[in-house]
Amino acid sequence: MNLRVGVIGTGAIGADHIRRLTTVVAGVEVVAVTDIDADRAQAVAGTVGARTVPSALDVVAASDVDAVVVTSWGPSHEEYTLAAVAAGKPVFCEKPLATTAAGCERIVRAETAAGRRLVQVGFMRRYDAGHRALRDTLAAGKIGPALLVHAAHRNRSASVGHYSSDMAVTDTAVHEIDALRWILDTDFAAATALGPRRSSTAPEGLADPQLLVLETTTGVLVDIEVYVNCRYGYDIRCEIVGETGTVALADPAPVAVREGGAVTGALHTDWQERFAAAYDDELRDWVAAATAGTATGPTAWDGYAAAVTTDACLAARATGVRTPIAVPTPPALYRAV
Ligand code: NAI
Ligand code: ISE
Repeated sequence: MNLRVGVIGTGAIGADHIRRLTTVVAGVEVVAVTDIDADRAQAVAGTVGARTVPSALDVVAASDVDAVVVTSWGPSHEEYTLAAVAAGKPVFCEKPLATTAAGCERIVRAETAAGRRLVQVGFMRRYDAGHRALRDTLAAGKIGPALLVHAAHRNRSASVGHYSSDMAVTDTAVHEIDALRWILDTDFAAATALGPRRSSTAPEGLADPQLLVLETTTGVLVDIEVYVNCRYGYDIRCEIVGETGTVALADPAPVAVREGGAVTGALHTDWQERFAAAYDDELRDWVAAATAGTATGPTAWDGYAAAVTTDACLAARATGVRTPIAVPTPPALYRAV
């Protein structure tokens, strides 16, 4: 029998995940959806033959929903993920797991009390071939131990209407924070937040670009540029400098065109295109584990550790001073992962 899924939030990524759960991933069907925008929920439900239900908690409680996908706005993730854990249902929650470390900690506590893994966080970069190759190259010792990381996260324009300077950290840089914590196999120890003047491409009030400088507990220095109104393309860059070599994400274009005295290659336009295969694989992984009543992908602890770091980045930006980060030792439930 197929895993029967309920989806909370049918916006950009909710609709995209519903499409892949319906047409890409095997062994799963979307049976119920909800959105505070009822028309949007109805339109998306209609494309896959699912029913709409009035609220997120109705999705979690529905007797024909075996597992839950949370793709609503970040501030609502904690409540719905906690409800799914309380109902004993596996839950895929888009990042951020919660917008603060305190919110993530409540989810960690609930899952730990349940005594089994139920939560997967949507840190899809862990399924991306480029990010996996960065990690494998470093782990194989090919460039020696890491010293420095230069990363950039550039969007053509901020993705949602309510996008804020804080969200550039909690919604955008959180991807680099999780991916680098995983690639470097270490937690962060301190954050400093810097920024140039606001780009004229950014709306008034949005600090864009921002530069985060993170120190790991192992002495690696990481700089992350977040520029969400760069206009020219969706550009995810990462170079790790090791003691005896470097490794970097390759340019995305499959071919280089030499013509008219220039060499050119296409860039991606958005995250849907850049990470399409990674989203497919993270949901395949989630469906397989959820069918067995558990979760195996990025954990609630990963969501928590990322949020401890984003909290520190926000404090560093607010105060203008270097802010220490202390990620505690994970509970046993997460240690074997
Ligand atoms: P969106 O604004 O396009 O869609 C969010 C939808 O959730 C909207 O339709 C809104 O009406 C609905 N919603 C908000 N609060 C709700 C609530 N309490 N109950 C029911 N529905 C509610 O936003 P988008 O881009 O789809 O982002 C959604 C989440 O997914 C965010 O947390 C974002 O960070 C994450 N995301 C992750 C991506 C990734 O690369 N892993 C890419 C894009 C988004
Ligand atoms: C969005 O929520 C995502 O997660 C995308 O991957 C990221 O590129 C974008 O900046 C976020 O707003």
